[in-house]
Amino acid sequence: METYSRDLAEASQFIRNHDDFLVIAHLHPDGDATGSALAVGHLLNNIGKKYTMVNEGDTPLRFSYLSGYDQIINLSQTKLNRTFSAVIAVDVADYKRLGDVEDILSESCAILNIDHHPTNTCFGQINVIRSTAASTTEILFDLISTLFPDELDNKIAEALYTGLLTDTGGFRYSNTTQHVLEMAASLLSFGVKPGEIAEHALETISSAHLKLLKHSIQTLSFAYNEKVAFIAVSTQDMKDSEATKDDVDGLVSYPRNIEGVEVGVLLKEWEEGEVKVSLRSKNEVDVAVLAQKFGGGGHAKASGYSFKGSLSEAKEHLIKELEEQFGD
Ligand SMILES: [Mn+2]
Repeated sequence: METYSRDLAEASQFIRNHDDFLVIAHLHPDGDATGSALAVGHLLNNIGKKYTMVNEGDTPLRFSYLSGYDQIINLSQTKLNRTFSAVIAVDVADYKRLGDVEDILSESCAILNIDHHPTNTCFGQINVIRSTAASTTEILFDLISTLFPDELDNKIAEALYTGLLTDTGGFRYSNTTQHVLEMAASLLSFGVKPGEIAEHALETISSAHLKLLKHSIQTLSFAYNEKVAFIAVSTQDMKDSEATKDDVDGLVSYPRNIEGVEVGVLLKEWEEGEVKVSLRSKNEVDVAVLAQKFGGGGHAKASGYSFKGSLSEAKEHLIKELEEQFGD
């Protein structure tokens, strides 16, 4: 049997063999993380299993149209005074990205790790890692449509579609394959309304996001003959815009989309001395390799890492690192 089919079969066995699950996506969840967690939750519900969905923090309000959104427990607000021995982690590249969950995992807990990040560290007992998948929901679609075909319903379809739509940038990125569009078409037959989901998940922006954009565009700068473009967001910008971390999502597209730019960079100062560096590349540069070098991770064209220092130090550091690729 092909490795992927064997991995999916093992995942389905894991789901059938346990009864009470913790379902968790990566901290600061995006559409794929949220859609994946909810799709798994609905699947478990449909087959009569107990489950608890959690995240270290908030799940962005933009995904509140998804059924089950209100059931995702925000661990920073609600303490669960128990532990779980069966865990399903979705869209989580490494153990640290689970967030602060140590106290709710039993010592001998078994983890089913389902993900599409090429940098996944295989931290589970069972690992279904498919880096050619556009989204984790694409893997979940394969799992559910082949091994739980009777369970696929409108709620699952909307959750899966959301992850697929957001991780392909609305079916625009190069990860948009024939399988992606076939999957999308198949989900429409379960009543998914693409216009409505795109409106919620992609089009709607907060006013704080636009205020952050206004601040960050003023910091636009270039390196290497405008092949690399930077914008930055400081803690002061966050305060002035009354922004949360979710409001920062999508800003990195602006430097990346500039004509002639190969790598777009967003430098986010989360707190003084701590900068999150987000990288987006167009063609040649594998930014996953770069991010991994500094303890981060991601995909070839979208990755990130944390840097200890100021915004300008983070920028100088990255410019030096890119010298090999872009210097003469
Ligand atoms: Mn993803």
